[in-house]
Amino acid sequence: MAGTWGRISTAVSPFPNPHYCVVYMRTGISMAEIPKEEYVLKCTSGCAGCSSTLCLRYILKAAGPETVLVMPACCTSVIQGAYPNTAMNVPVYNIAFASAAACASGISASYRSLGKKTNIIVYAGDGGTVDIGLQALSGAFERGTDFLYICYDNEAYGNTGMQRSGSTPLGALTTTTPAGKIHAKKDIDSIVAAHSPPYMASACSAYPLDLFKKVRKALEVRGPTFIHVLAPCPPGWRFPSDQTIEVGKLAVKTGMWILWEREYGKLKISAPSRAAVKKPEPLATYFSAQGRFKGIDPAVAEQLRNEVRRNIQRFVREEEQSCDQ
Ligand SMILES: Cc1ncc(C[n+]2csc(CCOP(=O)(O)OP(=O)(O)O)c2C)c(N)n1
Ligand code: SF4
Ligand SMILES: [Mg+2]
Repeated sequence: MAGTWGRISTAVSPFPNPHYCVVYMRTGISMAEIPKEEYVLKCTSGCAGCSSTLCLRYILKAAGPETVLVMPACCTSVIQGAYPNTAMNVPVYNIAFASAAACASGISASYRSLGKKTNIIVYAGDGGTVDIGLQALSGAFERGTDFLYICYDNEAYGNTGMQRSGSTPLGALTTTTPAGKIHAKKDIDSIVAAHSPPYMASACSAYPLDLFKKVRKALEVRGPTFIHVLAPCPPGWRFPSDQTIEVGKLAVKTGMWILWEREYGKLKISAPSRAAVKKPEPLATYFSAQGRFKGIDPAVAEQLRNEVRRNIQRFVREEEQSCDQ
């Protein structure tokens, strides 16, 4: 079997909670090893080029059939299909917008009380995570719920016509910010990090192998884990549907989106972001690939550039400090 094994040890961990147990995990995997089984079936109602559906496909390949998905209202709750038809090959629990993490807490507790290790995965949009579901998310993480929360971030309320969310970046055009958003993107990762989860990571649909590995890792850890996935959205971000992967790659290459993982508090920048943090490509290439940044005010563009620079410095510094520990 290809790949190497890494060890997360509570001995070096600042997390004394015995429930967040020691695990061994594979750190290398090749595309050929991705399971052939499909858990997102063909012909969904997703838009052409929808990357959040692509992400879910890889997430469920990583998780396998012993999985329950919990989903609040979002594009994916439409994509899953209407009863009696479904595009999902695992059980799905649809729940009110604000309640996904609370619902997952209950489901997780009941499975664990039966001695079952079934994966409990919340798959929620950015609106359902950074805005409306935040309270339930915080509660579940504080209680140490054994589950994986995945936020797929298309940076707006996609299902209802691309209204701005707390996760929409500064300057982006949405249907409720026709002159460009005047507020910065909410830093949900720092909010989640404040709950000291044993594992959290960022990912992007343009790097499915990286996403797959992170999901596998998260599911091997007991306790609450979190993955924040950037999911470019052709109609919402206003780019041609065949550019989905390219736009995701540009987000990473320009440093607008950094790929990282934090295991027991130790941060590591992921391979696809290594070159970008050393020498990011000009942010203008990311802007010009999308209609939502059309005509962006040069002062706002400069603000975003500074934000990207600060973020890169912050992550590089944190990684250096993690190595020193
Ligand atoms: C309490 C409540 N408010 C509003 C809605 C309408 N609604 C359904 S999906 C959605 C957008 C969800 O946005 P997000 O979580 O970012 O997921 P996306 O649609 O972008 O995939 C909204 C506003 C709802 N279902 N329930
Ligand atoms: S609006 Fe965006 S996220 Fe929603 S189904 Fe279409 S491409 Fe996917
Ligand atoms: Mg959204």
